[in-house]
Amino acid sequence: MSDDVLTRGAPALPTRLPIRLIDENGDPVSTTRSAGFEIPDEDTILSLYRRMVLARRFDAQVTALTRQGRLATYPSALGQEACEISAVAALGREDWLFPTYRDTIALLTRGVSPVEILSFFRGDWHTGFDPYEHRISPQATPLATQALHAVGLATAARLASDSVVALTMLGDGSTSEGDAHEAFNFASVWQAPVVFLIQNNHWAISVPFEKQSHARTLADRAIGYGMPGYFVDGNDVAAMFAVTSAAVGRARSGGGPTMIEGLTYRMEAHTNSDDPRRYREKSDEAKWKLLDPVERIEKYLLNIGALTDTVRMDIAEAGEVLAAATRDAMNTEPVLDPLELFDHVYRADRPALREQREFLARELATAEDGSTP
Ligand SMILES: Cc1ncc(C[n+]2csc(CCOP(=O)(O)OP(=O)(O)O)c2C)c(N)n1
Repeated sequence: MSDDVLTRGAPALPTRLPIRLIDENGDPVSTTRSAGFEIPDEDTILSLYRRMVLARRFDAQVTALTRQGRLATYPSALGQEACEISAVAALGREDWLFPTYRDTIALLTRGVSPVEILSFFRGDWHTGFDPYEHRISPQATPLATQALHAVGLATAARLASDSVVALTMLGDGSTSEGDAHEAFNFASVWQAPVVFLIQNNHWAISVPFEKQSHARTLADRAIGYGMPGYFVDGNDVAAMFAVTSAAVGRARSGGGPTMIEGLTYRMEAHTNSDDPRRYREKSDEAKWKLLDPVERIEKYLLNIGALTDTVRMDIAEAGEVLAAATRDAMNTEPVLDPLELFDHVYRADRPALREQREFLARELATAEDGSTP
């Protein structure tokens, strides 16, 4: 494992081309592209592949639910599975993940159930899952805020001599936020055990990367903050996992933060309420389709004779079970008490909030007995 560019005080520029271990034909690449990283062993690759296939099946099912009008909004991560699954696979159970709205399949892969995930997207309940149980913060919608939270948690862990690492995911557009700058800077100043995984999927809704930044790569920015930066092929799960694992290991052993840019592509719309035909070319989508992360790793496994028909069928079956559980989750109407809305705002009672609660209670009672107020 290459540790040369990870040395504190001597950051080297990220590579000119994204680090890649396996090409789009499923063949290992020459060492010049690998920057000293190695393809993970067969079992690890198989397990990453399995998780990517399941995540893709789940993502497709949730997107279908939005099209059937069963769910209002879902930001798909189709095409970004290599980044999403590597992030989770590189973390230990004791570590923390700080995701965005885009990273639902990362939550699924870390063990959050479809019911809990969809409860958030339906707006049924605050976060949908218990952050402490899964060690995942709520999916952040205000861009880049989660990066600051990750630095805060990582810094607290360091002060407590706890070996916890925080990994936060950001989109390319989010790196234009002031919060991202503050998170990068203080992570470096405090040498926080944190990994910034930037998924450069080329678009911030309809705004292309070129309108956000004139930098050669986003990973180059790491140098200015005094931390190592890696520019990685975000559709190559072998490369993403190798680099992310190294960064997590470095953070855990006191080496401080790392910035990783995974160059990828959002194959779906920004959310189901967006229409990408209005701002991007079909030819661009077709070009990226050829670099599909799931197909690439499947070809690699087939090439090395590690993927049998039985294993493939097992995974496909598990995918169908997951999709069915996801549909079932949508067919169960949750029992909700609207008054609970006020329960988790402040620890102590507040007169203004009590007043609002009483107002809503009266409205609900009126609605129930059908009388007009
Ligand atoms: C602070 C803030 N400003 C604006 C928005 C509106 N907004 C939602 S998603 C988005 C684009 C984000 O793009 P990127 O960070 O690249 O992530 P992606 O959605 O592509 O995963 C914007 C501007 C927001 N959610 N938060």
